[in-house]
Amino acid sequence: MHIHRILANRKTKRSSVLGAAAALAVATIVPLSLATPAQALTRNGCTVTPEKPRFVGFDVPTGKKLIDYPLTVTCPKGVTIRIIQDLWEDDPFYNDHNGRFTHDRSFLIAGGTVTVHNVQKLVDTESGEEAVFHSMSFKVTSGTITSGTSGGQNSANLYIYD
Ligand SMILES: [Ca+2]
Ligand SMILES: [Ca+2]
Repeated sequence: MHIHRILANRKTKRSSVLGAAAALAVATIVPLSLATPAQALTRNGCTVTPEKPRFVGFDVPTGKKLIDYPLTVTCPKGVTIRIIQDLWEDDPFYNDHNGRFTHDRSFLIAGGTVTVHNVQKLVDTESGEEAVFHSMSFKVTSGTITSGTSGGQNSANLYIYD
């Protein structure tokens, strides 16, 4: 819906600016800093990116579309991370909340990057296309110390008809 796009534009203003910068840079050289996704959030040594949701197929036997809400997680060796993930549909005043999930990952053996996948059936919240996104916050534990919870971070919207 039109109003959804207005809101989405507001929400992704920063990435649009980066996009324009990237377009300008194509003719010359791509700055290294653009390699970091606009939605990445780094706190307490870990970086988590709520990636734009992706259509990954159809549920059997309901035929509903399946959407993956991926999180890319990078942490150093010796920590564990707890990520709280919320699934949303972008609405003008109150977004539809389509679920909350907790993901625990351990980097006690080795640091590195993992992708957390969360595939869910697309929820029909209205007539017209659905504007789905997810948000996340996380905390990091090292030994007996657990950090406070990071601020929230949204993914980009995926526009898709249910
Ligand atoms: Ca809705
Ligand atoms: Ca719909």
